Amino acid sequence: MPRPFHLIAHVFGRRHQSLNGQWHVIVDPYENGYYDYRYEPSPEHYGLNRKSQSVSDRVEYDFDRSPTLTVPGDWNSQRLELSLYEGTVWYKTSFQARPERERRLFLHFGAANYEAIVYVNGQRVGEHVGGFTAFEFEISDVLLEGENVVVVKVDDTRRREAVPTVNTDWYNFGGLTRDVLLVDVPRTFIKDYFVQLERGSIDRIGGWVQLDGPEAGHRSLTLGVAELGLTLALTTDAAGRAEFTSGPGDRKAALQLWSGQAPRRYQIEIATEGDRVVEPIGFRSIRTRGADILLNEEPIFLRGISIHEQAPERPGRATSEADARTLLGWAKELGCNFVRLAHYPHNEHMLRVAEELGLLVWSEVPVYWTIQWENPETYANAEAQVTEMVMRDKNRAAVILWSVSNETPISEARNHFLRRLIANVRRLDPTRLLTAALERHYADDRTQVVDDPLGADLDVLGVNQYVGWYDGLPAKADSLVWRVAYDKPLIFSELGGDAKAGHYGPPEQRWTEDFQADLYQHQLAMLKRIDVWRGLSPWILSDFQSPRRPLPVIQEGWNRKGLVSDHGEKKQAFFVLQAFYEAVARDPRVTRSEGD
Ligand code: GCB
Repeated sequence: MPRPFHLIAHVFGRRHQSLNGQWHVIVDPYENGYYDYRYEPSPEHYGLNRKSQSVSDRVEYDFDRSPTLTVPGDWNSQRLELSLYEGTVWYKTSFQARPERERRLFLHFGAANYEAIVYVNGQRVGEHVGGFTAFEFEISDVLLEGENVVVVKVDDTRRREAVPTVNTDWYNFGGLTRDVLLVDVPRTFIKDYFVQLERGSIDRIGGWVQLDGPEAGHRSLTLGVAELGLTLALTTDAAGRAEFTSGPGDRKAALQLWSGQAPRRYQIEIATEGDRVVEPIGFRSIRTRGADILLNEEPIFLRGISIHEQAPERPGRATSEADARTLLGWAKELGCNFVRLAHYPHNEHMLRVAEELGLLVWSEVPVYWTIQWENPETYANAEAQVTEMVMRDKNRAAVILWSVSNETPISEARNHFLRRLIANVRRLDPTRLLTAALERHYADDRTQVVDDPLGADLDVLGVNQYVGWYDGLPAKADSLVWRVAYDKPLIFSELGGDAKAGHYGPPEQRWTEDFQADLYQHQLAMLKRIDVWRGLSPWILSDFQSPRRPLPVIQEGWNRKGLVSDHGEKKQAFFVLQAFYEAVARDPRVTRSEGD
């Protein structure tokens, strides 16, 4: 299946019309849309909004008299009878247009979980696989004067060969879960660009601009940052691409680097005749030296938390900027300078708000547990998702880590698969660090070992461990020793335990806030004894829905490892971690035992 390699960068900064709102839907568990809408001759014409033309005409569906769902949003949390539905839903909306010869129109989807087939005016304009990445199709050629009908078939059936595969620990929220926009651009336009500090540099800005359209080749454009007194005049090659690099000599003002304490962003303006894009972009450097992570050449300890795209204080997917502000606001209150956005690329609002708030980001793809390592289609799917993740967020200074997988058992086939993914990411983005959430094993009762062969291919080791929850009781951490086979930074990408907010008891009583808080205390004491420990993102900021969690009274379908409940209550462990993060912010030496 052809994949769009270049997405339009910064869609929200273009001339656009939102198609968010109420869409009519037909729930279609038996895939009847493919059979009963069969008055048309070919599969190219299924997405039609047919109406009966006379009283004797038989049309067994009618979008406009069907119920509606809110877009963006998952269907599961909007209607009780759809709460566990997995399958196809047909969505329909319409918009008014006046096609202009000099303009082009793209239909952009922030995401559709999991497979989408898109029709405009009954023409199939494209399809997309993968539930968490943006995609778009040009619809200029099918546009009509007046009303235009958009029909999207969304299917969230879980499949063995998919990414992720059938089993996860999160809710399979189906639907058009992110913003839908009509993006209106000139015939030749600025499609995409990469503007970041060059790898290993704190003062050279480098990257490229990609134009698209009949006059994209050999065309002049400018890249400017007014606040820096910087203007670069560039010319594209025959393929519409211009590369650039620019040092301090090109600027009138000194560059202020983006950091957690000072998330400075500059308005970058790219212009060519007839088109102009402005986007706030920050500049920072990121690299490792031995076991240290250097942000702007200074060692940094990552005070993080893992976050799912679970709506704050309500069931369903988080969809809006307001949701992003609530979730990331909690992370700030916790004292974080870092968030792990698990287990898939989050919506664009999360990334932009993180950048504004000065939160560093780990972004990952749903290569989760055991997927079909030997299936070439599964690999192509994972590579497409990783590519779409990088291409959308490559200009976010906040993103420092791309993660290629979570808890994937070691095998030759898996190593080969993940090494190919890593090489692909390094090719797309040479500036950032690569990581993965790895597993660990016991050498003996008291010795945990991190020696996954993939560690050799990564810049930063992520490790998930549940000492005190799945692995013994919290006090087990007290006597554990960790052996790490690499002189690289190690981040504990997960640790934690469940607690029902408001449920109290002695510290040894599972599911209580007291147990969870005690577990965090034991964990933190253990981590301080590990030489290469440079950060953590415990599991997890807030309780999240998961069908794997049926325990009555306590779980009721929610994973309760959150530090914040599904009603926004902060559990005791929130304050344990907050106190630790405050101490680290004052003096990073408290991350070492001898600093106590
Ligand atoms: C893990 C997974 C995460 C789960 C978590 C748990 O190791 O990476 O997706 O939700 O454990 O709560 O069991």
